[in-house]
Amino acid sequence: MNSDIPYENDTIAAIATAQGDGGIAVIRISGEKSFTIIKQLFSKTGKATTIESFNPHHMYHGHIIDTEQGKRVDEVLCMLMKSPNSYTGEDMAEIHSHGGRLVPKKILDLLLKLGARPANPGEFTLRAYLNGKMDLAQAEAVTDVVNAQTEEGLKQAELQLEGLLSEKISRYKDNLADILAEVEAQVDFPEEDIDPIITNRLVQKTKELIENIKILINTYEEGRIIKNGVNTAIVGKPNAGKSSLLNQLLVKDRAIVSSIPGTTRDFIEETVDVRGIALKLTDTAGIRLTDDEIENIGVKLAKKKAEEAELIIAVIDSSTELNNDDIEILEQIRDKKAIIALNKSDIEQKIAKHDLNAYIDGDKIVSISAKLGTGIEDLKNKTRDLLIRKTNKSESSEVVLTELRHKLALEKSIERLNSFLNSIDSSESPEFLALDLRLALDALGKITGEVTTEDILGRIFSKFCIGK
Ligand SMILES: Nc1nc2c(ncn2[C@@H]2O[C@H](COP(=O)(O)OP(=O)(O)OP(=O)(O)O)[C@@H](O)[C@H]2O)c(=O)[nH]1
Ligand SMILES: [Mg+2]
Repeated sequence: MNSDIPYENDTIAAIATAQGDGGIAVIRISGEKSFTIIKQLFSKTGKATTIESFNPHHMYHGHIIDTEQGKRVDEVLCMLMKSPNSYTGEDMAEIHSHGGRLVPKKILDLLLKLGARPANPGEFTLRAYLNGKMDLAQAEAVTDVVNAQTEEGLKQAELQLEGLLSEKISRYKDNLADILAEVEAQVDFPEEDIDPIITNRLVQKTKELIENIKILINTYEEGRIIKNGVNTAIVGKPNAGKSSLLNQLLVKDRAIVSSIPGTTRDFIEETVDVRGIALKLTDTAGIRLTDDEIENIGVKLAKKKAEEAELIIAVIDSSTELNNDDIEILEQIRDKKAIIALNKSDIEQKIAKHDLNAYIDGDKIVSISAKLGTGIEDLKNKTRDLLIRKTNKSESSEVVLTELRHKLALEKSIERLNSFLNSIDSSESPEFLALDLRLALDALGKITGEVTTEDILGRIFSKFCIGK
């Protein structure tokens, strides 16, 4: 088993597929009693065979029977997986039933009646981790695969699930273990100073390791964006073309567009994949001074959304002169990550890009026509460049950091390594030096889960869905 975390040995069951309309549902069960429970409710079609003689990982056709009521519940396929060759590492079974709301629920209820317990969120994966089927970083990637919003997010989650991050961490751990071994070899000579040749080598190896860890830490900003997407507010004065731009990006008429300024009152939220990044767009009311009570509420909301957003797309109507409403918006985005969409490029221009130079870098201004759809590709490219500034990761197999928990653990290990370097400088004893190295090693072990606590596991697996 993988750690000291108490392991509940009971049998768990859950519907693994999304609830609702669907052709097929999968109900899974894991634990010691899985097969005895299945035996009581599954009746195989054709020649009578006991489930003891079923081949693992083979599908058997049959019916789920509610013996108490003497009724068939559904026609299903059933598969057994024998410990340790299953997802959780325990005896497991899957029932593939008809979908919908009722049938899978009835089958689950029967499993529970026969002695299974409803699984907690992520409990199948927790068991997989506790049984050494995967490490903690891989287990975390399972939910990232399920929740991925873009191809690129999915690619990163899959790399982590395959174990690429774990391999990287494991190389750091090996390097650290080498350094630790060399320090511990000195413990038998406490009275003597460590040979300067050895000291130099230790310092050099440690510095190299720190540099490598730093490179990985620096991928976090990008990884976070790829995994979680970016809250983006589309702001601008009334009639600038914000809702038209939202519709262009979504490639559908989602928001009402009209020539009457103040059309959008409430905000509209939609997510769109922009070059592998999930932009969570909010179309807002046009910002201006107004006496209209309802519009004013919209304007306040728009300002709040702009403040909260990580990225702003400011839409400016280039067919009208810059007015105070535009300038107020331009002033507000000065300190934010922002792109300017200079809209209505298809009609006569009153504003040129260079008129905006006082407010924003030229490379963050894009001429577009939200009406015709021109310049939208350029806008997408510039948005990606602003957020990531890297090559297309979906084509590379380089793993990036996507979890804050991992970043904090790496920073902790660097802290300990720096403290180790300081202690070498002040000629501390080998025992003392070894202490920092062990703590650095512990910090790395937290990422892959060799070192963990119930609290950490609780936090990680509670984010999972039930049945995973
Ligand atoms: N010629 C031209 N007209 C545009 C363009 N983009 C938007 N419009 C027109 O400008 C008007 C306002 O467009 P909307 O998208 O509703 O503008 P908005 O910024 O959402 O406006 P509010 O919701 O009122 O703040 C509509 O008549 C659009 O057809 C463009 O690129 N070129
Ligand atoms: Mg609008």
